[in-house]
Amino acid sequence: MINHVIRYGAEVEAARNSGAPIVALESTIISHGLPRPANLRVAQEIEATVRAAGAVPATIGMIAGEIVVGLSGDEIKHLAERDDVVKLSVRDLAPAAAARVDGATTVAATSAIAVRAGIAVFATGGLGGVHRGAATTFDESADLTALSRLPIAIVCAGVKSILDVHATLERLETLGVSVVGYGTRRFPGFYLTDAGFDLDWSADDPAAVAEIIRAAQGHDLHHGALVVANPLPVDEQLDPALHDRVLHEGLEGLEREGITGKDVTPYLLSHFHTATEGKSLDVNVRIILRNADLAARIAAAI
Ligand code: PSU
Ligand code: MN
Repeated sequence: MINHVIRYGAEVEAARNSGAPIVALESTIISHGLPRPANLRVAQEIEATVRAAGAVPATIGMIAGEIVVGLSGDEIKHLAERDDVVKLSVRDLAPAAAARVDGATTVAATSAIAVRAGIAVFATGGLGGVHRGAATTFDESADLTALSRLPIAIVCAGVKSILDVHATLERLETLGVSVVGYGTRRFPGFYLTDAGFDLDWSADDPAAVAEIIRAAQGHDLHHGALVVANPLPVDEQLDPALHDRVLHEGLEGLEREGITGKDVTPYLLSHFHTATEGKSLDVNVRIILRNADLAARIAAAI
């Protein structure tokens, strides 16, 4: 069904016809994850990075209720600049389509659409996961359950460090999501190079990741995602002491202002951007661009 309501951008349509490598990109990071006006420039840089590394970018979102794979420059600008853009997880797609809204897709929703569109590789910043305090709030990102059933390789810098990383890794294990460190056996911590946990598997170049993807396709035993966890170099990470202080303040702010549900992640990211005077923004941008570059090289290697 969904195939009938996906509109493909011209460049993505041509790549689908010629078999050129395509990288899926999400739009929530643009609308809700990065501050204006930097968000628009970064969205354009992400696409340019994918192209420079030899693949076609497919930024995914919703325009007037229509799912678009390969948003145009004007559509990306629209999602970056408007206040009424809705953050769309998987469960929001149908009501949002019926209401003809303009929306930005999360990792969960973008992955679901990308798999329908036959795209095998997706780049983002950091995955959603289990929030701190989830034992009582039950706040766990739908990214996790989406990745448990979607065969897509997702290049990220681990899960966002605002989360309970240990609990998230446990859930990824339960949900059957493969996790491979890129050039490392340590799980990255988004703003931080190392979240403090070991990984069982690593891959050292795009060809090695492509081989894992081919093995999964060949086995056809399990339809979960492959997380390719790509850490920032240590000299590019956010200062860990600054990180911990700002995170602590942010978590207190959540409590004080009664922020819950889908507003939690945007609130914490925005708090970081303000409280670090843009340092976390620079780090976040580096993360995304590095992941976009790697995703394109993996897509080209498959
Ligand atoms: N990575 C980033 N910035 C972001 C996100 C990921 O560097 O803003 C977004 C993704 O769209 C992810 C979402 O799916 O945050 C998670 O939100 P939640 O915790 O409400 O599921
Ligand atoms: Mn949540």
